[in-house]
Amino acid sequence: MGTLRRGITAAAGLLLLATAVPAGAAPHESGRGLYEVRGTDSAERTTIAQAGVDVWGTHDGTLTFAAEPAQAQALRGRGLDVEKVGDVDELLVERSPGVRAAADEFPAGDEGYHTYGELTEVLEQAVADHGDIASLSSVGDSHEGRALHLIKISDNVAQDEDEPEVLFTCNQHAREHLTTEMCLRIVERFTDEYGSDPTVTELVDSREIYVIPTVNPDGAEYDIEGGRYKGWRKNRQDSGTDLNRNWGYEWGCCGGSSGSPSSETYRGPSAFSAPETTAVASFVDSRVVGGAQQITAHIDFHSYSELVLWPYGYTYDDSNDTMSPEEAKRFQEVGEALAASNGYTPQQSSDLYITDGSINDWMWAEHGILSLTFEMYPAGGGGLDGFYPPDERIEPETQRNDEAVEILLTEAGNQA
Ligand code: 0X9
Ligand code: CA
Ligand code: CA
Ligand code: CA
Ligand code: ZN
Repeated sequence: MGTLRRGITAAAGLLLLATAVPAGAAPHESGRGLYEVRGTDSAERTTIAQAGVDVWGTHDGTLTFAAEPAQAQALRGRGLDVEKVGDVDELLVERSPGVRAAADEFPAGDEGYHTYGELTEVLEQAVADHGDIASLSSVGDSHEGRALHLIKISDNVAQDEDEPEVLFTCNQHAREHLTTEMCLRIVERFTDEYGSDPTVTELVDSREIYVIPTVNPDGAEYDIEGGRYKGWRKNRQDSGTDLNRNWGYEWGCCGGSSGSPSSETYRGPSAFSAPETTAVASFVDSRVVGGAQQITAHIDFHSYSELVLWPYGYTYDDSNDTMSPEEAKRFQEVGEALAASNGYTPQQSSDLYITDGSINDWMWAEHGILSLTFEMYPAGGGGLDGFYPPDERIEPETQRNDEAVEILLTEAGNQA
């Protein structure tokens, strides 16, 4: 059983009271609203994201975000038709009425989701049951000292074989709990079904599969602390860093992140200032063997909007001196094949909005890894519920990506 180092257990009641104004941040001040703008294009979505609001999702051009009234007003001043559709705090209370004393479980009704402690137990059990094909280690510790679990699945798991290596990462964003379940499904499927499902068996035999089920365990635990969802996105270092703006390629270059610590897209004081991004990056760096990066493909799971996204996010350009037109075409073709399998919408990341310091841009630019983002269920319209689908949705919405995972694992064996 892994240690659940929660130095804040005794303060759970205090944290609950404090949710109105988390330390150093202002994401839940009274009056914070949920807003929509319809018919947006990527330039308008970038403008809105740059305003420092908290973008929740997008669907058919409708962008949903949480913001202070003054931020909404400022965007209206720039000619955008910003419509208020709800109050954030009311929505949070509606979604999680059951109050618990500590984060030993998700809010009432959502117990099917895994807390960090539950996740740790499942991973330890998977390795205990399938030690011949699964091993558990960690890439390092989170800011608060939780192990960032790494599970490897392959035949001859203790050896470094000459097979394409594939990485799956989940839960960079705290509140995107469905993604942790996605990584757990990959672990369970490629261990439990080994020897019975022929596709699973062949992929386990011919690939080395790495899964990091939660890149942001501190944030995920904080988000359910007190038995009430908080809509928390960032890690828990100071007032929080958006891990998906902290990666070291073109960090902070292009207005796709914020330099203000209270922003939901705060990039941190420097590239890789977060221990979580540093740990995952060091692991990926360590997979360069004999000058060649062994990991050839990667998916980073997020929610929500049902999208398949490929780099770059920092520029609207489809190709440039670090991505040839042929490479861009391969990203598009793979992205479209993945999306055809799960019904998501495929697009270049910057077509959503500009992001700089994202994991995909770094994976591709630094290591040539075919790295994509999946934005999981729901497609949109869910407002806050978008981040907190009922636990009944876990099975269908993770199963929905089984084929996409197989496609990526297969594609990992193809030459670029
Ligand atoms: O903004 C993000 O970090 C991701 N969306 S989310 O709503 N889950 O926060 C999208 C990141 C996509 N960017 C790149 N792949 N570059
Ligand atoms: Ca649970
Ligand atoms: Ca192997
Ligand atoms: Ca290898
Ligand atoms: Zn996300």
